[in-house]
Amino acid sequence: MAVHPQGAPEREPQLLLLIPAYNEEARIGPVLRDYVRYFRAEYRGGFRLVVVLNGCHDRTLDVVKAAAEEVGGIEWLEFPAPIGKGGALIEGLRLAPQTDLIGYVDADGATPPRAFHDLIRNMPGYDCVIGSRWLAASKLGEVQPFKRRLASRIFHLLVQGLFWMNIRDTQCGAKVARREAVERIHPDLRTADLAFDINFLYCLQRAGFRVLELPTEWTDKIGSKIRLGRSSLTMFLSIVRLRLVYSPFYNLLAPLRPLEEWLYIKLGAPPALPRPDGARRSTPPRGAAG
Ligand SMILES: Nc1nc2c(ncn2[C@@H]2O[C@H](COP(=O)(O)OP(=O)(O)O)[C@@H](O)[C@H]2O)c(=O)[nH]1
Ligand SMILES: [Mg+2]
Repeated sequence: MAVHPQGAPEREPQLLLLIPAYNEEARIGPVLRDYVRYFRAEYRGGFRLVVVLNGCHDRTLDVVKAAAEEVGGIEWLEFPAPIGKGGALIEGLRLAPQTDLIGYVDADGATPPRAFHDLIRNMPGYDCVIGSRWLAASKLGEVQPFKRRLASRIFHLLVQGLFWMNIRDTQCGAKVARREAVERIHPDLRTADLAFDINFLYCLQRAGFRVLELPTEWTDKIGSKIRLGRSSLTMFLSIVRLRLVYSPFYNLLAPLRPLEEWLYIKLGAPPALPRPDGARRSTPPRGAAG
C-alpha cells in the first residue's frame, strides 16, 4: 500500500468500471457483489460500477437490480438491440468525462477484483493498463479449451502482422485507461464486435498514449457467449476493416461498403459504425511520450 510520509493512506483516483453484459443472468450476480464489496473495502477513491446490457433476452436486468438493491452502488445502461460487446463499451465509455479512470471487465468474473485493482496500481506513468494471460508471470486458474487457445494465438499473429502493437494478449477482458485518453480516442471507436479491444488499443497507441501490458490473474468460466466459428470470422473481418480504415485506401474502397455491411449481417454480428465525418483521426495528445 502506498503511504504518505505522515502515514495517511494515499487517495486513489476515481474509478468507473464498466461490465458489458449479454444474457448474463446465470453469471453476473456474484461478480457484481464481489466487485462492489471488494472496492468498497479496499479502494481509497470513488468507485462506480456500471453494467451495460446489450440485447439481453433473459433476466440479466432483474439480476443486476437485485444485486444493486442488496449491496448498492450499481448502475446500469440498457440497450435492447444486440449492439455487441464493442457497441456496449463504446456507449459505456461515453461516461469517461465523469471520472478519472475508466475500465472494463467481463461479466463472468474471469478477472477477480484484486487483479483489476493491480492494474490500477500500475497506472502511474501510463495512460492505459491491460491484463494479459500470455506473459510468463500470468496466473491462470482454469485455462480456455484448446481450440479457443489455438484460435487466440492465430488471431494474435494476425493482429501483430496487421498492427505491430507488440501486445501479447489484446483480448483479455480487463483494461483500464485515463479519462483524457478515452475522451481523445472515443470518436475513433467503431468496432462493435469482440475485436473492439484491437480498435481501442490501436487508437491509443496511434495517438501516442502509453499502454502497459501486465501479467494478470484469470480463470476461464463456463457459459462463454462466444461461438468460435462465427466470432472468429467476424473478428477477422473487423481487424481487416480496421487496418483499411487506417490505410490510404479506405476512401477508394467506398463502393465495397454495402458488401461489408452484408457480411456482418450474414455473420449475425453487429456491424461496425462508419467513420465519423469522413476522415476524422486521433491527434497526438499534448505532452504524450512516443
Ligand atoms: N459474445 C458476446 N459477448 C458479449 C456481447 N455483449 C456483451 N458481451 C460480454 O462480453 C464479455 C465476454 O464474454 P464471454 O462469453 O465471457 O467471453 P469468453 O470468456 O472470452 O468466452 C461478457 O461480459 C459478455 O456478457 C455480445 O454481443 N457477444
Ligand atoms: Mg468469459
